[in-house]
Amino acid sequence: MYAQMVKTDGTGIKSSEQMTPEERAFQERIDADSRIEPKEWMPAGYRKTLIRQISQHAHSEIVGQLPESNWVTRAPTLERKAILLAKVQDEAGHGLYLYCAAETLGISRDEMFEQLHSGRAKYSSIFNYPTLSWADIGTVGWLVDGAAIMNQVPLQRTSYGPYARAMVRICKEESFHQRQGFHIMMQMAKGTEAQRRMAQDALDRFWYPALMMFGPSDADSVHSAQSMAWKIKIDTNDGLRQKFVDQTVPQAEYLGLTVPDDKLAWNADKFGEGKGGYDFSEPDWDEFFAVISGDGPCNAERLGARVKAWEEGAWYREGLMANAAKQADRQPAQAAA
Ligand code: FAQ
Repeated sequence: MYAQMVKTDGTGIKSSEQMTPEERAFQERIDADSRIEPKEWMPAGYRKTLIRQISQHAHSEIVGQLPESNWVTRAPTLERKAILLAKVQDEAGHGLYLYCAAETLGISRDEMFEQLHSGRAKYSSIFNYPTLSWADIGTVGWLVDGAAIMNQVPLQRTSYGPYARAMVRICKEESFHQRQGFHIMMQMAKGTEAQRRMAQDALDRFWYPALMMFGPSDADSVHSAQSMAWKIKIDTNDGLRQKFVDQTVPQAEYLGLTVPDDKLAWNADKFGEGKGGYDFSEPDWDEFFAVISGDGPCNAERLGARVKAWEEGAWYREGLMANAAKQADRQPAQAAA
C-alpha cells in the first residue's frame, strides 16, 4: 500500500531467461561474489540504483552534520566540544568518499547537489528531527550511528568495488561515533535526576525515528528485491531493523532507560522455541512517508541550510576554478622552459 506513495521507478526482477547474454554473465559474476569496477559493463538499472543509493547516502552524511554541529558550541566541556567537532568532520569526510564513489558511475557532483537542493534526491529521514538537548547528541551517536553501522557493515561486501571500499573506513569511524554517543548516555543516565530524565526523553523521541532509518517494511520496499539480487543491498530492511532492536534493547537496559514500546517482549522460550529476538511495535509509517516526502519537522530548515551554504560558497568555488585555470595556463609555459 505505502509503496504507492513513494515516487520511485523500482521494477520487477528479470528471470534468467528474460536477461540478455550480457546481463546473465553480469548476474553470474554477482552470484560468484565478484566485485564490479567502474569501467566494467553493467546493466543501466544497476548503475542507476547505485547512483541513487550512494548519492542519497552521501547526502545523508552531509545533511547529518547539521543537527550535531549546532551543539558544538554548547557541548558541556572542552573535551566534548573537540570530540563532537571531530565527529562532524568525519561525517563530511564520509560524504566526500561517497560522492567520489558515485562519480565513478558517471554522475557529476554538481548534478548530485542540484538533485539534493531541488528536493529531488532523498537523504535519511532521521535528520529531519530536531536535536533539542545535549542528551539528543548522545542518543544520535548511540542510536543513529548504531543504526548506520548495522546497515553499513554488510555494505562492505556490496558488489560495487568503490562503494564497498568506502564503507570499510566509514564503518570504523561510525563505530567510534556510536561509542562516544553511548558514553554520553552512560554519563547522563548515572548523573542527576534531571540528566536521567533528559536521557529518557531523548530515547523516547528518537527510538521510532531510528527504526525508520532502515526504510519501509519489506512488503513496501520497492527496491529491495532487485537491489539484493544485485548485492547492492545485503540484508532486507526488516531483517536489519530486527537486528538493531535485538542489539539495542540490552544497551537501554544497561543504561537503566526504558524503550518506549509497550509491546516490546523477548520472543523465545528456554527451549529455544520462538524467533530468538524481540517482538516490537512498528514505527508510524504515515509519519515516515510524510518525512521522506518533505513534510517532517525540520525538512525545510535542513534543506534551507544546505542551499544557503551552497549559494554563499559560490565565490569560493569560482576562486578555485579560476586558480585551476591559471595553473593549467602556466603549465605549458613551464614545460617549454
Ligand atoms: N530515509 O525500496 P526502499 C548516517 C526511500 S548514514 C529517507 O526500501 P532502498 C550516518 C528510498 O530511498 C544514513 N528515504 O529503498 C550519520 C526509496 O525512495 P526512492 C543513511 C528513505 O534504497 C550518522 C523509498 O524510500 N544511510 O546516518 C529511507 O532499497 C549520524 C523506498 O524504500 C544510507 O543511506 C529513509 N530512512 O532502501 C551521519 C545507507 N528509507 O529512492 C550523521 C545506504 C527508504 O525510490 C550523523 N542506503 N527511503 O525515491 C540504504 O541502505 C538504502 O537506501 C535504505 C533504503 C535502507 C536506506
